[in-house]
Amino acid sequence: MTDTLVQSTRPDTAVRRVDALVVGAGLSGLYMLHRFRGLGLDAVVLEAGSDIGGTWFWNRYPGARCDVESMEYSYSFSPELEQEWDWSEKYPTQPEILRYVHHVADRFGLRDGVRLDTRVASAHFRDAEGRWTVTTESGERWDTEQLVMATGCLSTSKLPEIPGIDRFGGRTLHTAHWPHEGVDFTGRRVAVIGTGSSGIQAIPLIADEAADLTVFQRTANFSMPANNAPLSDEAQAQRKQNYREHRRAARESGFGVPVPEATRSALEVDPEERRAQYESTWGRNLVGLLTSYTDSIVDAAANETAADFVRDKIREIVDDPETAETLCPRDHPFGTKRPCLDSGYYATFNRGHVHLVDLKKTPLTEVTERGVRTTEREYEVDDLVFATGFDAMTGSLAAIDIRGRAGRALTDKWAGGPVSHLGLQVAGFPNLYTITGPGSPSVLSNMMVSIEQHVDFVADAVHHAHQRGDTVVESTEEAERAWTDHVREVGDYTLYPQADSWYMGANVPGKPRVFMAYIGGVGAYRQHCDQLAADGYPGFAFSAP
Ligand code: N01
Repeated sequence: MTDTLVQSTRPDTAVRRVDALVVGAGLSGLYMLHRFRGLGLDAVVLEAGSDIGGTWFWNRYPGARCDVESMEYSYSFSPELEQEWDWSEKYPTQPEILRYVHHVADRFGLRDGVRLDTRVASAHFRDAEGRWTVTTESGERWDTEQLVMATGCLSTSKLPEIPGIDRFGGRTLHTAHWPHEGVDFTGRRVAVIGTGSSGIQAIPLIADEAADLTVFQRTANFSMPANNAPLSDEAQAQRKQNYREHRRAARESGFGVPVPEATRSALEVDPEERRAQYESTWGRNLVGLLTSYTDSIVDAAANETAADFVRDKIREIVDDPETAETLCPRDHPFGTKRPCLDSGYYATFNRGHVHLVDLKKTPLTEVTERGVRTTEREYEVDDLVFATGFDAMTGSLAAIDIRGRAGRALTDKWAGGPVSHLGLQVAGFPNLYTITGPGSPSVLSNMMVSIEQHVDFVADAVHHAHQRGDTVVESTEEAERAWTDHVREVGDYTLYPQADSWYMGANVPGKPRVFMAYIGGVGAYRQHCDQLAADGYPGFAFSAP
């Protein structure tokens, strides 16, 4: 392991003064550090984990891989990096992405700017000085001008709200905190709870090892075959030749992945032609089915044609008709909960030792010493795997005691759901930036495209302020209101709010039901941000206390 190469935390009673603090050493935190250093700022990254990598450090469950292609899910800021790094597969595995992150950290000399094993507990703004005091859980204190939350959208894992979780006598695992040494399921009886992207990726591999696997499904999910394959030298060379052009197209696209633009409604073509179109996207990528027609995500009838297509595929793959029907999603429009890419997920249910339990019919009631109980019966298992997701978008920010002007807590300001300017700043919280925060395209896009765009925007805004002789950058209440209204309006125009998804905060009891991402598209969003920068940042106030 390379851990030893990264500087570890040393508890320090003195307050350390820096220009910029970044919280989180994942893909966004590391690039932010690089950009701040490029501006000549003294910047430090504080990371809770024992190594860099963020999401790709924590989520090590079997089958964990990105479902955006490796040559898209990679930094574009350095053409040299782009040319020198070779990916081995169409979709990168978690270990390969982590190797890439380490390569980037070494290549750009970022390691000495990262403090590991350092969890931030609080961040309080000091009005008079226009600076933040940041305190870590071990009591270290930092004094910084700029504070960037690069904490990720899916980093605060959650367990189901059922009694008895601590009671189970066997092994308990969560996909987002997988043991680094791996887990051997050979000969064991395993229960997996949850069929989101993590569960759907892990289940076929756990089934390969386990003697008996029971999958507990609350909501059936739409999944499509990844058709993963090794990346040939020719394919890589070809992409590398036109990488610049490809990156430009990704930045201008809707989801951060270049796909042909739809021109027609799904309802204006005859069923045979539509089916052929859907068939041509099947197994190609994550977004093709959703972007085939102009109205797939805004019109229920149009959407239903895509949903029907996937349900027919499930029935073709799964032998037992009853199991197939249980696996067919019916309670949300296609794409309104994040669809998945899988490698043999549905076919796994054709294996004799794999069982499916429909929690809509027989809900979970408790975890027992020997397994889990539903309203129907107890299931005895050796291992209990929670693939139950995250307190998404806001969970990691809410976990830190963030207080802006006049001591106002961010959690108070967001009590009714997140409000922001561009998903990047919150009025009353000067110099605080949320990379891929709620109100930005983030989770509805290829995250790398959104991360780079946000980091570049922040670096440019801070540079602009310093050039003016200012040290404080703060979104206005008016700009925040206008942006938050816009995010809601665009979201309400779509089918997204209909689903009980983590996009809506619906998976966390008590969380306000708000569609938290911006669905205007990464291209349009970038254009808007670029225009603001070109116009001297209207909606932002610059000052020097
Ligand atoms: O989490 P999820 P995830 N009782 O929230 C179920 C990204 N990601 O870790 O749908 C029973 O999607 C829950 O049921 P329901 C990607 O953005 C990307 O899988 O709430 N079940 C659901 O089935 C993804 O969307 C990649 O009814 C309960 C599951 O647990 C996001 O991370 C890979 C329950 C949680 O699914 C999150 O994915 C992995 C309960 N009390 C993740 N509570 C790739 O790039 C929850 N569930 C490939």
